Amino acid sequence: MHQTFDAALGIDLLHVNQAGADHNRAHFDAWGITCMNIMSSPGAGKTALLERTLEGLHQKLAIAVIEGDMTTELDADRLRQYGVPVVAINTGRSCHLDAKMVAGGIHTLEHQYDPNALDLVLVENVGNLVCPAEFEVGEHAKIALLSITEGEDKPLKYPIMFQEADCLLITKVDLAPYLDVNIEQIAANVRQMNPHCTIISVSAKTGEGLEEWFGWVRSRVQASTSTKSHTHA
Ligand SMILES: Nc1nc2c(ncn2[C@@H]2O[C@H](COP(=O)(O)OP(=O)(O)OP(=O)(O)O)[C@@H](O)[C@H]2O)c(=O)[nH]1
Ligand SMILES: [Mg+2]
Ligand SMILES: [Zn+2]
Ligand SMILES: [Zn+2]
Repeated sequence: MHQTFDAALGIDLLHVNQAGADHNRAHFDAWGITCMNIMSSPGAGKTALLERTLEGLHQKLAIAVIEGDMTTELDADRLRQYGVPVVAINTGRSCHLDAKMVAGGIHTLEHQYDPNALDLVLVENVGNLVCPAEFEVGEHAKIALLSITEGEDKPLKYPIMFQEADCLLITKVDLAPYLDVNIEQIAANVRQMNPHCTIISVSAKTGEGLEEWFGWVRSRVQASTSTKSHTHA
């Protein structure tokens, strides 16, 4: 992890980030939006999952995407084809999205679209298995992806992401016949870090597991909506 205390300025960067995350979550809550932060190492399949998720859920939920990438809009352009609002954020040299960057994306959403009409904002974080897990962006749920090509040991070697995740997607399971990988062991290693995490095996290529993932997303959106109406009652 990065140094998070700026000694020269006397600022705890994670503390400052937390205030920004609270600001973002207040926006989402006011608009009745559930926000999910999608994180993984580069290439684990975040954008492919989002493509399938937009296909599968955009009739049932009003979805927008905040797409974080260091330099390009390649992923944002892939997702714009689905006709949903997509706000691209380039992080420059930063290896993760922070709350301030996402605030910029939220304010763009607010000015260009009607946020009250949205149910769900999916944030695709920068591909990185460590830093995104440290910087909350105002999400209601953290989703981590781990592809089966990365190795069973990754939840043990990069624990923070897996400890923080509300849902872990084991991706690219269509490749299992070609690899020497034990998917049960991946799940067991995640459980060791985080006993309560929901774990779903998926393939964006064959569609395996996607209905279960869609069900999880819908239940989280419904849960935060009903909590909100309960609070207001
Ligand atoms: N076989 C197979 N390939 C997949 C699957 N999901 C993604 N891929 C491939 O994996 C590569 C990376 O997928 P992306 O969706 O771009 O991954 P990403 O996590 O968004 O990557 P970054 O945004 O660069 O971190 C692409 O070549 C995809 O076609 C899957 O379920 N099965
Ligand atoms: Mg991507
Ligand atoms: Zn604001
Ligand atoms: Zn970093």
